[in-house]
Amino acid sequence: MRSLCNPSAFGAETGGAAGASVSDIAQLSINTIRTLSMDGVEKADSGHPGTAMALAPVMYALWQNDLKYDPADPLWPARDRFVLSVGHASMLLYSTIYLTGIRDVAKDKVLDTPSLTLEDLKQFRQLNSKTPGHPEFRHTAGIETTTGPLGQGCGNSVGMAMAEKYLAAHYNRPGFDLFDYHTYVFCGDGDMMEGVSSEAASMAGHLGLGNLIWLYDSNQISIEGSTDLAFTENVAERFRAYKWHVVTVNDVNDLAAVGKALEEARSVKDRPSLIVMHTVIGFGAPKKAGTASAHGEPLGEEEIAGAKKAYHWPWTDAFHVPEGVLEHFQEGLGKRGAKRVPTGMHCLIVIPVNIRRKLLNCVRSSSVVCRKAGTRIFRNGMPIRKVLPRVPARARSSMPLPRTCHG
Ligand SMILES: Cc1ncc(C[n+]2csc(CCOP(=O)(O)OP(=O)(O)O)c2C)c(N)n1
Ligand SMILES: [Mg+2]
Repeated sequence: MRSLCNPSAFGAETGGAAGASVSDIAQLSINTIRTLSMDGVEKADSGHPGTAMALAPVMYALWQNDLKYDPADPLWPARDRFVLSVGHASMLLYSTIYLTGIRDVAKDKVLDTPSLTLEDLKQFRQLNSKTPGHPEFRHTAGIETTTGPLGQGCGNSVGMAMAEKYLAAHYNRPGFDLFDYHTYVFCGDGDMMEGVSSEAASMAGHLGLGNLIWLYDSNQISIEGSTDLAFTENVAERFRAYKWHVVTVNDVNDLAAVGKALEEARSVKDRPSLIVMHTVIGFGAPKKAGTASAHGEPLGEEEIAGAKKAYHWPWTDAFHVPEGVLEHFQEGLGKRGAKRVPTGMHCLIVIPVNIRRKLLNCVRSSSVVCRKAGTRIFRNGMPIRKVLPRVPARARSSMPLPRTCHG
């Protein structure tokens, strides 16, 4: 049987807690995500270190190698969406936001300052900090939706994937795919236990949302201990019954395997994909790896020291970011993101001139809340079938127009 705490049992004789084929800088980056997450929880004396330690390689593989995302513009409309439905593992996302250099946003404008600094990571879970216990939308740039209540991120992700399908159907032109993004979700056993994720998954399967990929952290541990206590169903079979494509990754430290699973999931266009990942919570911690005590409490000095040793991490100071890691993310995700299509310009091109003029005329005259502006657009003869082409005519005419706007 593989040891749960000894990284060398995972083929990591060289280069720390991961497969030997992983390049030094990739391994260093993964371990930086892990150690920042552990240190953040430890300093706060509260939080969930184990899942961040386990999922760091997947986070790295997805963000650095695959995600269509420009850290310089977290508002780019055609970006891939990343949802951390396991919101308790928030330090995983905060560390990544910091390391990838995502810019801050205020009043729907991208600023020239970072969303999170190292100092913000040190303020994890403190009152009014930018790094609260669970990720909050519009509180920290780079967070796509608030998560924490299990299942919620899964549910929201289906809405995001449906939105992309709508935008693509409405705005894409032959040979000009303005919207073709994916929604990726990290979810766990707790998410799978919640009814909302089942309902949403069923709908996603019914609609054949090939732009939706859930990465299920199947670690067989939950807050109270082994999942054997309360959750023994076959999740993969359930999702197959929902008409999802299912892929399995046996060792998430094998970056090539993670990359291949993601590629396979993206290649399936007519149905959503579930990637079942077998992981070890608290990976590398000498005593706590694979146990529920790595779930929701600080590891403690000894376990942190042991885990850092297992990662071949020579630094003793907390929140250490080795030279080259920030640059590495800029070379990968940063450079790739910078090549994106400037959506704003293309939006102007694809919206027909007469509609654009009407839209602007309706709202230009005075300052109005956007829902009222929308109402004005409708009342002033905006052809509603062009705005909501998929809604049957009768429903369009009877749809209530609430005063709040979620645009
Ligand atoms: C709806 C809901 N119920 C309960 C909780 C409290 N809670 C937070 S994490 C967690 C356990 C989640 O287990 P799992 O997804 O397996 O996470 P892991 O321990 O593997 O990180 C629970 C019950 C919650 N966040 N949301
Ligand atoms: Mg679990």
